[in-house]
Formats: sequence, C-alpha cells, structure tokens
Amino acid sequence: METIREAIELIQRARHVVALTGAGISAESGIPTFRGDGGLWRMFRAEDLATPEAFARDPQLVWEWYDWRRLLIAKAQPNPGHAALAEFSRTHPAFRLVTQNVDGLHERAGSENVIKLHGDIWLLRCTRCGDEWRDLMAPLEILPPRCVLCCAIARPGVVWFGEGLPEAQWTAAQQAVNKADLVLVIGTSAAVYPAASLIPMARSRRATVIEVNVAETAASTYADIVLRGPSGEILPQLLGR
Ligand code: BV8
Ligand code: ZN
Repeated sequence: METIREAIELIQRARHVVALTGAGISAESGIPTFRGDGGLWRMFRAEDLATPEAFARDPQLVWEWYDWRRLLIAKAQPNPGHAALAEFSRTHPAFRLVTQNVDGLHERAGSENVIKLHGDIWLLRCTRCGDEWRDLMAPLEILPPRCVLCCAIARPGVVWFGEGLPEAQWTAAQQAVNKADLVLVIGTSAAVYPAASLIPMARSRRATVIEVNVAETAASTYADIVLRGPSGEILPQLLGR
C-alpha cells in the first residue's frame, strides 16, 4: 500500500490538481462503460450510433439508445468516487475537474464548474433552429423529441464521433492541464481523442500523473503512479474523504 501513501503525499503537496474522468468513475453507480466487459460497445457499437450519420439515417433508433441510457442514469446515484472529487474541490479552489462523461453524476455529487468535453446527455438541441434546453424526463414522452419553437427534431446535446469538441470546454481543459502540477486520470481507457491527448500533454508539462483504474490502459505508460482498483474505493482514501 506504499503507492497510495506516496500518492496522498504528492496530492497534498500539489498546488494545481486536475482530474480527468471517464466512464469508469460511473461504473460503480451501475452505468455500463463503453469498452470494458459488459460495456455499451458489446450491445451497441457506440461508434455506429454516436455519430451524425447514424442520427440522420435513423433518429428513432439513436434516440431509443439515448433514452435507455438516460433512464439508466436517472435511476443511478453518484458513488463515493464522485463524492470524493466534489469534497476535494470544496477545500482546493485551484482544483479543476475535466470529464468525458455525459451522465451529469459529477454535478449531482456536488462538483461545480465541471469541464464537460463531450457534452451532456440531459441537454437537447434543435437540429434546425439550434435552440437548446435541458429535459430531465426519463423516459422521454415522445421519441424523437421535438423543438417547442420550430417543431424540428431535437438531438442529444452530446459530442458525436467526427464532431469537434465545444471550443470553450476544450480550451479550458488544455489551460487547466497546462497549469497542473498533478493530474489524476480516473476510469478512462484513454482511447478517444482529442480528450486522451491531455494525458501526454500533462506529462510533457512535467506534471505528476496518477492513474486510478481497475485495468491497464493506454494512459498507464504515462503514469508516475498507477493505483489499480475501483475509483469508488480508491478516491475516498486518496482525497481524504
Ligand atoms: C473529433 C459522447 C474531429 C457521446 C463520446 C476514425 C474515424 C472518425 C473519427 C476518428 C477516427 N479515428 C480517431 C477518430 C477521432 C475520434 C476517436 O477518438 N475515435 C476513437 C474511438 C479512436 N474522436 C472523435 O471523433 C472526436 N471528435 O475528433 O472530431 C473534428 C475536429 C474539429 C472539427 C470537426 C471534427 C469526438 C469524440 C467524442 C465522442 N463522444 N461520447 C455519447 O456518450 O454517446 S466518446 C465516449 O468515449 C464517451 O464520451 C466516453 O467518455 C469516451 C471515452 O471512453 P471512456 O470514458 O474512457 O470509457 P471506456 O468505456 O472506454 O473506458 C472505461 C474505463 O474505466 C476502462 O479503462 C475501465 O478499465 C475503467 N473502469 C471500469 N470500472 C472502473 C474503472 N476504473 C475505475 N473504477 C472502476 N470501478
Ligand atoms: Zn427549433
């Protein structure tokens, strides 16, 4: 258990901590990850569904997938991993949380100013007039949902494959990593770009990189310390909750 004591020491001495989270931090809340066993990729190839082409071809099918995920998430609770990060941010004002997740569990655990790289599954955006609104109904009354202003079909407010990340969020994430002297990489396979490029970026800025994951990932080679285990157990120990 030497490594976790070393990691706690490094975090206590760090001035600018950044956390990058992926689907793994929500796994203990009962939300399937994308690529792990039991992951979403098994049942649906998300690359085939989380794309503008799939939506154009069959908005009903894509919406059935998102409506099913929204229902799963609505029934889920944030876990001690989400709570430990929210608690840490209350006592460390310089801390920044960057997430690839669209489930909103960080905010439900109390995290604020979360940098959301891939959007928000609770956000809907009109495909015609661009109007944007949050709809927390799960399941949605009608699929596909329609815009109240112009009646066109709405899309989920998430970033699909082949779509650029929201400028402001991507810039904020890079600025946070540029300033960081310690980056926690939590529950991500580091397979999706450009989000995953934040990890080598942290390394090149000589930040200490600590990975929290149940398995080896593409991020592990960049990690100074690897804490192998579930984030719901490790983060409360690591962040002093
Ligand atoms: C872009 C939102 C250009 C939607 C997501 C070929 C063709 C087309 C594109 C590409 C291509 N090759 C590369 C690309 C780029 C592509 C990409 O990276 N593809 C990958 C698959 C190779 N990227 C893009 O398309 C991006 N856009 O490049 O646009 C551009 C630029 C400018 C202007 C216009 C265009 C957009 C990427 C965003 C896609 N959207 N999600 C939705 O959710 O429906 S991605 C999706 O993957 C989720 O957001 C998810 O967060 C993300 C990453 O996955 P992870 O979070 O890492 O989850 P995963 O399941 O993979 O891993 C879970 C981990 O947790 C595992 O390591 C597991 O061990 C661990 N774990 C499990 N349990 C626990 C745990 N850890 C700790 N505790 C536990 N208990
Ligand atoms: Zn509209």
